[in-house]
Amino acid sequence: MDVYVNEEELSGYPGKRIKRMSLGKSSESIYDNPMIHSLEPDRIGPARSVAGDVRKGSRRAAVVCLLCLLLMIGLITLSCLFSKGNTEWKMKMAQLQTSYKNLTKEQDQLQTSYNNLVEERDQLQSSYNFLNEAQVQLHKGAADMTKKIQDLQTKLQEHYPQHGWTYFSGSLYYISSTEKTWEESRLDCQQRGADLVIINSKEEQDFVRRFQKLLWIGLTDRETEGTWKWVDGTLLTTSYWAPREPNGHIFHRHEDCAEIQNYKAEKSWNDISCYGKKFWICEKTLPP
Ligand SMILES: [Ca+2]
Ligand SMILES: [Ca+2]
Repeated sequence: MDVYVNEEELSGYPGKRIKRMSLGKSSESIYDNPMIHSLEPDRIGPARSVAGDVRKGSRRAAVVCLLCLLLMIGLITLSCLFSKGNTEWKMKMAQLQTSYKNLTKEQDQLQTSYNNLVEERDQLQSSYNFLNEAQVQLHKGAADMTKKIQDLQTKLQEHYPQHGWTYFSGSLYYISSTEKTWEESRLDCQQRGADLVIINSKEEQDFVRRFQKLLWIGLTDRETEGTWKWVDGTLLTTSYWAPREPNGHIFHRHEDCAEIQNYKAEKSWNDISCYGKKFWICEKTLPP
């Protein structure tokens, strides 16, 4: 059998009706349905229905509060996580910016060093080019000068032998054909634009011996006994005295002038009286 209940009577809402479900075999099954059970005023009563609504509302509120609490906890957790991640991200960004700035600074320094090296290289290259050019010019000048010297020597060797002069290692030499005192011999050389020979090297000593004559050379100690000087005023340093020479100081023999005596030996010099007569050799040094 179908049962209808006026909802206006149960809940206070006029005009609404609720169609009851089929009761079936027993009326007790009707009240097993909570919805109908809460609407059954005759069996439960109005006070019991309100209390049930209050409990349900309380449960719903509690659930809602719990959900809100969970939601809040979730939001706080998310906020904390976001804040922490944001802080770490900012720190990493700051580190990356610092690294970028350092790299940029190093790049600038490297660029500056590179520019300086390039500038130094260019300067060195310019210096090298300048020195290279100077070396080329110097070699050219030296070659020209050598050629001029050779030409001059050739002319001298061709010209002076006709007048009794011999060229050797930058000087011209004149061998006399007569004999005079040391002083007269020196005067003759000076009249020829020269002076008695000054022997500066072993080669020149060997050259002078080649003429195989007893020759006055430009060496004397007339000013101070025992202090031998060349005719240009320089002191004797390297000498080629014969054994036991000079010996003019013995018994005051006044042997104050030097000659080539034993020309067969390298050590061929002898001191002897300046007033004896001998051949002589003049030397004219050519300008370098
Ligand atoms: Ca000389
Ligand atoms: Ca002597």
